[in-house]
Amino acid sequence: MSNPLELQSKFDELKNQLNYHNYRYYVLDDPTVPDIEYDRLFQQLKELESQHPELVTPDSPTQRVGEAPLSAFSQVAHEVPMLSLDNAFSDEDLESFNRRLQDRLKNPDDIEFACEPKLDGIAVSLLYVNGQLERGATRGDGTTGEDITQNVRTITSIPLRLMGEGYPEVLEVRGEIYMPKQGFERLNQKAREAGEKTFVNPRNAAAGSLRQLDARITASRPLQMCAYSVGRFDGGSLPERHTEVLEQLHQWGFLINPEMAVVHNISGCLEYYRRLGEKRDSLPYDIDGIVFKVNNLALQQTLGFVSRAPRWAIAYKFPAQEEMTQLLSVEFQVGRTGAVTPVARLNPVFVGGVTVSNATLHNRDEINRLGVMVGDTVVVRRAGDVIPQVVSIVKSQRPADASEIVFPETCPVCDSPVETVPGEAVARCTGGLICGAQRKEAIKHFASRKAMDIDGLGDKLVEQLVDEGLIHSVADLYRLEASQVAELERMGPKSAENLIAALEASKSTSFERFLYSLGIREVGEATARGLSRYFGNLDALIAANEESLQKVDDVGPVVAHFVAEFLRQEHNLEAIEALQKAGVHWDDISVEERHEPLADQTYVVTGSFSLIKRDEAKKLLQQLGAKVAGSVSAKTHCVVVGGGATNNSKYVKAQELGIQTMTEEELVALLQEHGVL
Ligand code: 5U1
Repeated sequence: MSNPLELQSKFDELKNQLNYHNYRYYVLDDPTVPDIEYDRLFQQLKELESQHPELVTPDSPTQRVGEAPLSAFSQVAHEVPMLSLDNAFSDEDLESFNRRLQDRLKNPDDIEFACEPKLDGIAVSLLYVNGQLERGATRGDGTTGEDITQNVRTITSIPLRLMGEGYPEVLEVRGEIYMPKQGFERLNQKAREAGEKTFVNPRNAAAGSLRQLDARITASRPLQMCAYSVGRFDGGSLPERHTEVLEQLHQWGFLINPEMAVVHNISGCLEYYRRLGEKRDSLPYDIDGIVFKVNNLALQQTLGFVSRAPRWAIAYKFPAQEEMTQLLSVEFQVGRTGAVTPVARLNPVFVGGVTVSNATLHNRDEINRLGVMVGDTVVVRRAGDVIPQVVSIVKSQRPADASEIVFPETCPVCDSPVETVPGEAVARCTGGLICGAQRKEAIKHFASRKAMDIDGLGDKLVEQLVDEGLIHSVADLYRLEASQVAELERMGPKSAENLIAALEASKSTSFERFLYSLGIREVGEATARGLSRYFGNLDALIAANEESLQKVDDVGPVVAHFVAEFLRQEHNLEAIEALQKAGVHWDDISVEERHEPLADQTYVVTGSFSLIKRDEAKKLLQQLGAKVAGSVSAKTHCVVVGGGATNNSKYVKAQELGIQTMTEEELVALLQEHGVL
């Protein structure tokens, strides 16, 4: 770009865009583009500025730390500015960071780095005077933030008074306030049920919860705070290393990230980045990258800062979990229970580590809530194994020919009427097993791993078998012959034989698996287990009325109704009989086996396990009649903490509530005592 006018206008355009997005994100808490788009524009401006340093102005977004605070909260000056971090987006960026360090530190043999996941939340400063929490503040623009003391006081992982001893007269702790994934899902679920607006992602939910003038609302939200540095520190001394500082903060009562590690040199950083990348989806909170910090505080001092960020730290970002793309069309899929789900067909886009071309739009209410039209630019989120979702739209980019999404009145597969039960968001095809789609889904469910576990009978093969007219129901599966299967596309004599053998093997099953495989509405694995243990055999279950069904754990009137209705319908009883005639069998559960020594007890299992798999431990506890929950509450009987993780949030909560805790070894002993291990 050689023309100076053109160059200046490019600069202005980028700055205006970034300032606008900053304002939407930080001030209004209502961003219109995903973070990835913001990062991209920011990088573009940075590159342009590095080529033309003479054009850098003080109002450039690269020259400041954050954004103007909201005016509703009183303002707080940060005596030690709250910095932000430079970003790396590739191994090369990280290697350049390392080269800059090497140059400044005159080629040391070894650099020790502290590695921490970068939590996707809100940066916060907490000021303690003589051990008492005096003030909580947001980062704001880095020098002035907002006073959110009343709000931070409601967060249980923030100590109101420092624990232990040896803390300085004045201590400012900095860290991230965030919402764990599970809390976020629950909050959104409640909002959906109440017909209220949902949050797009856990970060927005944390920001919205913290920026409440009424601290009672904040108190009702599942927020956490994780400490990652110290600001002011008067009247004492700090250890030599950053990781030791964090350990010290932990002793004074703060949650620190259990994934924190010390590595050597950039090769260690890269290895940590890959390892955490693989673990990212299974962490209980969202992270958007890894922060690497030179661990030695004296070296940090030597390295110093450039305008908005320290030279001794960098955030290596993970692939974005949100991206923008265009909605090409909407198709309607019919599920096992007849639910008609709108599915967005998208211009393929790389997000969350994979190329996504379809995303769920959930139901009619969700389409209305999003206000989405065909042709719109939409924001797609794919986090972990969760199916991709359209979370918002970029209305400003709506084309003139955008068209409305029309919900079908008849089933796109079998043409039966689609009905919506008042009060339910879901529209359903009324065709039942007449509907080819419902039949296919029922057979896929029957064959799936947690149901009859028919090895080799995947979704594609079920589709082929139904489409070729070889099967109409689940019982037909057991009438298949190898010669018929071998004729199908991508099958041959060997794979056909294998399928027939797998079908044969699946005939010997358990009562709970069989119940689950029937695909009764609202009967998941846990409910199937509860029903099978309570009733012990099929005849007793068929004879049960809705009232007695509700005696089973977690079975309320709705589930009881679905179970009773399913077992009343003649065609379902015929299907069960046909399966039994085909040879499907199981051992009934004797009264002694139904003995559940841990009935009425709720366990929470957390931390890393080495003696048995955590999922296995949960299953065995359930086998003994215990309920296994995901979060600690007053109803919890015991929290099992693997790996001695005393900074684990569930362990901390158990301590706070005075709930019994147990180590992995103690759990193993308990399971052995009851003869399940
Ligand atoms: N884990 C972590 N996140 N984070 C964010 N460490 C960390 N350090 C930061 C920021 C802004 O700033 C340092 C300069 C203290």
